[in-house]
Amino acid sequence: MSIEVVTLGEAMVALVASDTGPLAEATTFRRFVAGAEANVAVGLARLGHGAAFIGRVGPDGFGTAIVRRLRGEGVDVAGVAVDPEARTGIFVRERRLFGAAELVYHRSGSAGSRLDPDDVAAAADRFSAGRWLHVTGITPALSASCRAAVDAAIDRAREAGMTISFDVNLRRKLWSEDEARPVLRAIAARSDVVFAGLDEAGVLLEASPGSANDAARALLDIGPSLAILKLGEAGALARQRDHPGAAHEGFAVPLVVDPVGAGDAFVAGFIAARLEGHDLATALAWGNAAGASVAATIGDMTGLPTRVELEGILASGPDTIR
Ligand code: KDG
Repeated sequence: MSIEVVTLGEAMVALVASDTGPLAEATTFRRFVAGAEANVAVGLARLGHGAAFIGRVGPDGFGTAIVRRLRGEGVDVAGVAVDPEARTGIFVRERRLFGAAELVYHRSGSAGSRLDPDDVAAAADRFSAGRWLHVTGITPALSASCRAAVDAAIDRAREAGMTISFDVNLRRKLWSEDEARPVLRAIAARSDVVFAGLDEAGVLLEASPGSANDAARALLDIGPSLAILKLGEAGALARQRDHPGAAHEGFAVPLVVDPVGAGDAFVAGFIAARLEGHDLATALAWGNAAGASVAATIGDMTGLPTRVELEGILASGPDTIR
């Protein structure tokens, strides 16, 4: 499969509580492969699009599991290096059917956090082959070298004439809002497409975001030509400068068992639709369908839909998964 989308970041192992309830009571965990950008790459591959992932893993079984999973999904892993000096990052989380789930990172000093611009340079041919670069606000939070790697990737994508998308993905466990804001704004300013939740938009704008529509318009003032507000079960909204926007109300999931990863699935569905020349409303629908599918399954990648599954959700009606 030829490479259309390039992404970079930290792929990790997720240990997810088998039963719902507080982490303090969880005794059995299932191991999944996760990491926002890796989730997007797998989401695209399942929909039939060539995706390349750039990152580092440790010389341990978890690193091997990550590479096997990504390769097995059809993601190009030529840009994934094994760093002999560091371990693969891990995060552990509980599951709750109500309220926010507790998540604990074990990723400080991890192999993924040692990504640097040389890793991007080593994958230069991926950029010349690709059409789209996707980055998130998680990677620059990990280390100075990761931040520089994201900048280097954006430079290369610009040179190669790729579309650049940026998912704000604010992780308050990794940095404070004040630390994050200037870095995330600078990346948004260099991107064509920005994805944000309403709360994340408020942090970037350093103001109450108001309505989703107002927030999207204000994000456009930072620099991107397209701003997408991800509103969870309420769907999503797109605004672009000097052109009509679009909205899609979303699909009601009968039981949300694990919403983590749904935002990445949204991004994968959205990008896939745009690569295929679909309009904004269709891209939002694909994104919402993919997001709903992930929220209904345990694990960040498990529910990423194949094309047949996506079509099934889209055909099931505007507001439900049957
Ligand atoms: O969006 C899902 C991600 O948050 C998850 O897969 C882990 O990348 C991750 C992170 O840093 O939280």
